[in-house]
Amino acid sequence: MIRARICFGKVVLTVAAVGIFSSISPAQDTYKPAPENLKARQEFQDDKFGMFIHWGVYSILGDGEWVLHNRKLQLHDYERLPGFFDPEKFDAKAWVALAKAAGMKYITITSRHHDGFAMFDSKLSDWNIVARTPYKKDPLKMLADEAHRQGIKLFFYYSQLDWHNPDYYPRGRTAWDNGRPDKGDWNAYIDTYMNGQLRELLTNYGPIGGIWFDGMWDKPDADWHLAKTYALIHQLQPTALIIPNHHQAPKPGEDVQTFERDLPGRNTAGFNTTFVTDQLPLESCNTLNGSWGFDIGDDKYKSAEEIEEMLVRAAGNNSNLLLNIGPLPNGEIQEEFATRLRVVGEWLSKYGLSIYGTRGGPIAPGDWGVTTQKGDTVYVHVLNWKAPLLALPPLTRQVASAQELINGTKVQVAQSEHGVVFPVPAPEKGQSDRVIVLTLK
Ligand code: H79
Repeated sequence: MIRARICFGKVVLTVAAVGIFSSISPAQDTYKPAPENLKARQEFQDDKFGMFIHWGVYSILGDGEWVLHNRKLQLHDYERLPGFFDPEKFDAKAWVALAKAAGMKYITITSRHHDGFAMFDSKLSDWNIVARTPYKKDPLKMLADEAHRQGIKLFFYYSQLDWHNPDYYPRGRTAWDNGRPDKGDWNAYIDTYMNGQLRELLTNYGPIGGIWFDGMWDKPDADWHLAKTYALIHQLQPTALIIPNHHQAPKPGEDVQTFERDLPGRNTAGFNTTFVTDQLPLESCNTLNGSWGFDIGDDKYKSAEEIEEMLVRAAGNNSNLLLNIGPLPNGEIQEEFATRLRVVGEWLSKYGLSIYGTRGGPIAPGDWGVTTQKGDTVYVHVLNWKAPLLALPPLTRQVASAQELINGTKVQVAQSEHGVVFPVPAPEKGQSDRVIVLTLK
């Protein structure tokens, strides 16, 4: 492929190696985010904490969102599920209010998961909540209206992987035992079906925070027509951020790099890239218990304190945290989730200034804790440190003053070319984060 690029006023022709770059089209290669997109990225980073929601007809079975694949269900059997889906307790107002009470600034909800079932009113097929369920309503519309009313951003998760549409063919790495047909039109799937649904999502729901893509890892070598899809989104809503969960380094046209069940650069999950861009906002997603979609056997709820630590570590790694809950099939959010989220929200009402609007701080994160920074203020979050004194590596700037965030108590800082040393208060019960506020000269 021959690409032209403008370089300091000269046109330089480069012959790109055939291979990893061959799927990048010239249009995407020259993607220049609009000014309002760049502003949306800054706001996204300022927001720091979002609510991830996995909710679909799979929720009925209480066995996670991969139940079709995991249990090798036949599609014609799975197709019975919408007939039982009637979430009479769904309350958009309560969901948005809970996210706000938790201190979350945005919500990312599954518009459709890998089962391809649209949880919104789609005209592209009747495999959707309005056409197939006794509920007959569009919960995403209600949620979007409520989010706009309560001033919280709404993002749509969209699975590019589709286990239901026959045009998702050839198949990828998943769902081989479900009676899916052995032929289909891939280009029609992408250009007509998927892009048609994305157009609906970006047209019928008011201003949207962005699209969170998942499932591309199912067919890593396929041509996903990304340039076309990304251009469509940016053209319809320039402020909508494209957040792809493909587990690879960012590609042109993408606005955020996201990491699944890991902090940026770690790969404890086994499928994440360790490459971390310094060009885009970062986001780390994780689950409140162990599951994404409702799993009736999953009692591994993280404590409020563990969630706070996840959020602090994300912020110290210059990343957002997108924390998942899987609501019940009747539309309720179970108390085990709600109580913990409210505690986190109370904590954030005290500690939020060391999180919101900050970026990763000047000192590398470590097991001991992390730093965040906003302007001349550095927040030292001491998370795991038993000794009375903490020594950190040198700062390039002088510390003018230091105090404990929670009560303003002055902290004596000794600074030399060897580092910064200061006493840390003993942790409060049930509370690991001790925040020392350094004001720099
Ligand atoms: O929506 C949630 C999950 O359902 C979805 N992403 C989150 C946000 C998800 N699906 N799979 N995973 C997460 C884990 C990925 C596993 C993979 Fe693989 C390992 C993808 C590629 C290698 C499973 C095993 C699929 C192919 C082989």
